[in-house]
Amino acid sequence: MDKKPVPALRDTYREYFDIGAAVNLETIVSQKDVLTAHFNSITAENDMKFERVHPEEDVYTFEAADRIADFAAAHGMKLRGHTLVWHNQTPDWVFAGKDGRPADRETLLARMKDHIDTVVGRYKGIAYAWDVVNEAVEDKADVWLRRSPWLDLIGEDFIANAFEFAHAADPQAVLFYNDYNECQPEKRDKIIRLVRGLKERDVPIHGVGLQGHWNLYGPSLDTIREAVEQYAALGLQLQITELDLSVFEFEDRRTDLLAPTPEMVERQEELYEKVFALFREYKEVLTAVTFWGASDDYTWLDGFPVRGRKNWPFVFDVNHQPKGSFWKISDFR
Ligand code: HAH
Repeated sequence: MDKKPVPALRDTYREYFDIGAAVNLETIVSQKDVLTAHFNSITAENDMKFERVHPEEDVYTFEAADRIADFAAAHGMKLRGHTLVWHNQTPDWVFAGKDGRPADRETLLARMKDHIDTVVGRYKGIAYAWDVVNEAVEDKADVWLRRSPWLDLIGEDFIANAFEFAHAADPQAVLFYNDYNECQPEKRDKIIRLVRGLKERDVPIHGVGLQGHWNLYGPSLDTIREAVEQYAALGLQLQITELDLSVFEFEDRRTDLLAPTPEMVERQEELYEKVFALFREYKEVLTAVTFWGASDDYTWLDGFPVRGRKNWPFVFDVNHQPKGSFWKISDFR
């Protein structure tokens, strides 16, 4: 019997938004088939992060990042830059001053500017967008910004400075603030307050990245809808930047599953169907939906929050074949 032809996700969503995937040097080889068949945008999962491209003060290492940029160009895909200023995956030298003391504010700002000038400058006209600041808002409801060396040594305006430097380095680039737990109401409200404050001060920010690390048990569709609605009211473009629908609730530490249970499969299909229907409703503000990977053979969730535990968060299976979830987000016309 003939198999049903598999429509490319990027074609199904042509009139809605771009369809992206996070990649690394292994997956651009091992997942080349599914990446080139379905996606029209990529993000480097790790290879453009501070520690990868700027491991020492006078050393920039762009080999891996360049290969990812070349892969995008070779296959006619857009490239999102990820990420410039973050508390994680940033080397210690960045924050170190003289005699074992922390760097002073001016030194750290100068290092930030040099980093952003060099990295954004290198991919000018190649990366159309950047996650300029990642995860600066605190999860705990009673704390405003996350404590980090950026905040401690520069102060709150490290965020505005990062956007100013990025805009100066590439005036065409679409600049995002990106965060997780973005639908959780208290954190959502803080992210909105932060972005609104930046806009009011004419800081060059153009979009909000909703990471979308969700699972089958939350956030609820109503919570997601409320968040998208409120972010949309900012008047900036939105992107889902790191989508994955984990089959495990965050607190679930089980390690015994060799495959998703039938209940997980069913819930995941239903959730994919609903979230993409919601995304389609917001096509006027939502410009891209990027998965944090492509197919279930590789996901960062295999190592987080439980190391070595398999997860199956995507719409393509471990053999890169479409899952039921793929058909749920493809057959809507
Ligand atoms: C993201 N943090 C990062 O933006 C991305 O660069 C990394 O590769 C993976 C996830 C999300 C995150 C989380 O979901 C839970 C706790 C901390 C950070």
